[in-house]
Amino acid sequence: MSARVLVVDDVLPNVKLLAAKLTREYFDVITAYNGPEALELVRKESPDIVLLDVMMPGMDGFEVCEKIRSDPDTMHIPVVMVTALSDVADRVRGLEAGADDFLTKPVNDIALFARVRSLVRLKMMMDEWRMRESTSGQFGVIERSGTLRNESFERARVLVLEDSLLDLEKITETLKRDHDHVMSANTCAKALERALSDDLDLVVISLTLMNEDGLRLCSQLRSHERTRQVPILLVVDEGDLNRVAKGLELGANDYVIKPLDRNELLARARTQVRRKRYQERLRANYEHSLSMALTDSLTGVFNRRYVNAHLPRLLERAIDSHKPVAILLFDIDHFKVVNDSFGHTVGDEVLKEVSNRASRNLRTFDLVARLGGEEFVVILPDTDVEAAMTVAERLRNQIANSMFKVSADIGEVPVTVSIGVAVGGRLGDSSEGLIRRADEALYEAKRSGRNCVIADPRSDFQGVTAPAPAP
Ligand code: GH3
Ligand code: MG
Repeated sequence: MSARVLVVDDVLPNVKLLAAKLTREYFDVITAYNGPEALELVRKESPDIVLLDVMMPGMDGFEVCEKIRSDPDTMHIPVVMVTALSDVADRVRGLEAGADDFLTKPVNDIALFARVRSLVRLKMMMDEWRMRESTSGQFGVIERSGTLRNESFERARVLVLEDSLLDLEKITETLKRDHDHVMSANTCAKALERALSDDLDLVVISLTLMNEDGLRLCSQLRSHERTRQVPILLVVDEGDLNRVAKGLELGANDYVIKPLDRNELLARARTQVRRKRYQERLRANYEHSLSMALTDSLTGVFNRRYVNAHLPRLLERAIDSHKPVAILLFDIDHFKVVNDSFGHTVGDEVLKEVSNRASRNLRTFDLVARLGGEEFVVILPDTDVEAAMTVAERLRNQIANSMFKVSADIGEVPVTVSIGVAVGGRLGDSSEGLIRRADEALYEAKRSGRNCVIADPRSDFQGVTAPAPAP
């Protein structure tokens, strides 16, 4: 699917020119000639990016940008200001006022495609995260991540590759206004070594090195896992735009032209640092929301949702490989008495300690989950009924043999569990069936006086692939 670009300008030839360039690069282009029209299209057509003229009669570009930003439905759409203003201070103000980036007229093709591609990539990644988030059942974590513009751009760790002392000094002095750690290197090899041993937020690469090609570092950074995501800002001579195009193809994110304008260098560095931090935050939030969705918040062990997703896959593998998988379903005995006598808080303490004791002494690929209330399951891949009974008996002892410390006056309470064991892996076994069999065995254990282990009678299975007998 090609990205949809909204071009906004009050001058018809400007719109036509930009639209033609973008269409040639296979973007899907829509156009607007004033602020209100642009806002309507933004809401109706949800473009992937907006290229916005600043000077327009009536509502100017700054106002349009602010309105896009203040609407929760459109605030995540990237905006690039296209400005004829020759004063760099005003361009930078455009950035600070809400745009994600800026371009100057007349718009250079390489600059245009570089900015558009990089912002569209970011937006598509965010859309993907939003979608995953909604499938994992967690809503709003990405929304709560705030926006790109709220992200801090200061105190970054920046590495500069430049072998001209004069230029190096200018670049580092400028970047030090915003950033604490501005390091430098004068060869690709040294720069790469540094990048691989540091957590960099930005690498500035000069393409005017005396004896080397900075593009080499560009491609090396992209080929290493550790540096694949670090933003790259190229520094080039005006006449060298072909190598910029090559650099962008290799994965550089943006460029500035010599002689350097300090404010522009700062602004472009800020944009890149912000973008990197924002992406990291999105990823961290997503991973956090995913782990929240799959673990029990009280005890930290896996939850029922995880078991429902994981056990069928384990069982499938067990059937294919002719190896049994065992589950221990266990439930705290007379847990209601703990709650009734000492309160819910003490009950919770007992639940946590039961999870701790169950998690101890397991193999790395075994897992514990809380199915709900005071019912837990331990899943033991590649384990037959004899081994499972041994593990279950050990678990029962670990819980029954030493008192549980609690915050109630009494100081400690005795706790026991009853355990039902079931083993699956026969053709036709299902995870629901396996859990049901363990549940029946658990019921038997309760009936037999509690604090004991009972195996489901159909679990005498050593890896034979016969269909399970009808229940
Ligand atoms: P049995 O030996 O037959 O299993 O008896 P029991 O008392 O353990 O079982 P019952 O089902 O009668 O009571 C379970 C209790 O567990 C009732 C409920 O309030 C309590 N419970 C469920 N979830 C939680 C929780 O998250 N925290 C606390 N503190 N108690 C919980
Ligand atoms: Mg119970």
